[in-house]
Amino acid sequence: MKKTLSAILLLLQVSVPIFSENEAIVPCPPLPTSHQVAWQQMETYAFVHFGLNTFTDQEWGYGDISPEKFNPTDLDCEQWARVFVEAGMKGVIFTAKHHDGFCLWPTKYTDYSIRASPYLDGKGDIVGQLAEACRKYGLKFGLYLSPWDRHQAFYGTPLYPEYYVLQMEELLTNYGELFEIWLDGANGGDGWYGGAKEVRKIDSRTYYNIPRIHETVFRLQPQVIIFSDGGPGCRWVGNEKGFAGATNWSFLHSNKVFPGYDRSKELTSGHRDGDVWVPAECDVSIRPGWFYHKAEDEKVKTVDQLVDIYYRSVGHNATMLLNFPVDRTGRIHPNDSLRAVAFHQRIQQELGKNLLADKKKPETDGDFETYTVLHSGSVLELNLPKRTKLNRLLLQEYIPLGQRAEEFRIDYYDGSAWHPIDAGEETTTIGYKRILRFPAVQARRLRLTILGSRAPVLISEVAAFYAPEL
Ligand code: FUL
Repeated sequence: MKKTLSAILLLLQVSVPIFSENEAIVPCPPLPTSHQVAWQQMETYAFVHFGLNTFTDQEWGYGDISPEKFNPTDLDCEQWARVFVEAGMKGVIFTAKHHDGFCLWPTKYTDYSIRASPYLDGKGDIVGQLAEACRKYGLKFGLYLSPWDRHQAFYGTPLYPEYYVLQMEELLTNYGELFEIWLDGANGGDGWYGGAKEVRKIDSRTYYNIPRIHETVFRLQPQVIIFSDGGPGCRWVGNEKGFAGATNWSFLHSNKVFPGYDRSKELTSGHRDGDVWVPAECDVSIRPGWFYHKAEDEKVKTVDQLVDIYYRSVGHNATMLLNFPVDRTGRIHPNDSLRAVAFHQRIQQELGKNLLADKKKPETDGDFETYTVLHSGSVLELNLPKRTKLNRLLLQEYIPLGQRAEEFRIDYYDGSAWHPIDAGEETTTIGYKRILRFPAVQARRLRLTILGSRAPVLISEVAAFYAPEL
């Protein structure tokens, strides 16, 4: 049906009116908060996994390792910050506590922390040092506080959720403004638990008193984006490979997705008819593991792999959360930093110059706040100054008023005829940002046709690029 509409439009060269002057633009819910919009505009930010696991070559510490083992020799949070800035990242999320329960700040509530380690004679505070480095380098700061804790004897009892919320309060009070809190979905199982060494299962839907955690976070810092499988601020994308679906709705059905949700595949594309705004975040590590392992020094992702991840995360209406496993010295290994910076340079090279830039039109003026309204069936034509080679196309919807596009197509005019552009993936949703990659074409004009939408589509930006073919 939609294909037929598009064929007829092409044949007749008919343009459905783009926008009539006196038409009111009404929001199309669900809508993002202004904090969710600002968060999505960050696009790429870093993750750091660091802790006792770094010193024991583990991914999931059992909770029984002595804090004595934690002793980075040359820790430098400013080095991390410089790498992130050079890699184009807008912030960093740090593992204040991973599943092993070891705390990297001097918390009042347990002695299983950095205070019991030889690092700076127990006077260190890595959460504090990183917060400081972020302020200095203009990065936003976020924290990962694992709900699962394999160390504490009282994990699984009613006491633990109290402990968890107190730690959350500590982190939200003492380290300045945070942009995101990461609530991991891995929950319960075997652990040390104060020496009990057993399997403890909890019901992740009810055990932690999630509404109270949310209430605590928003009371102390209302702007924070809370990550979990189901949000509320942003959602897990359903895989740890770093990609969102080409079709990616920033919606979920309310009260459906809980930590450890078993139908996680749904999260890759969201729920088209969802009633709450919960955009996807793509978490992925620059190495195979989340924590540092010397054996992975030569397994750092290549620039091509990182670039592909970018197009399938940011270019698929999600954010890219790229993990750096800090090494035993307390620094980011040069193999990782060099790759990350080269990745950013490549993206700048590929998407550096918008060949459609035109300050006079809302859709090409480079201003997210101005947009063109396209009804379903309408066609937006864009002229290039001359016949131009291009192989990337970027589209943005003005999401503060909702995510609307359901299906679109792009055609180009080569000077004598119109041809479809085939990006090799579904051209369905757009959302905050959609980027198409395709074999280079020589185009004189471009045409965006909206084939289906939930409401008139507000196109904030259209950009075309020629990415050098390497
Ligand atoms: C997972 C955890 O179990 C991993 O250790 C890591 O922290 C990753 C980001 O999330 O669920």
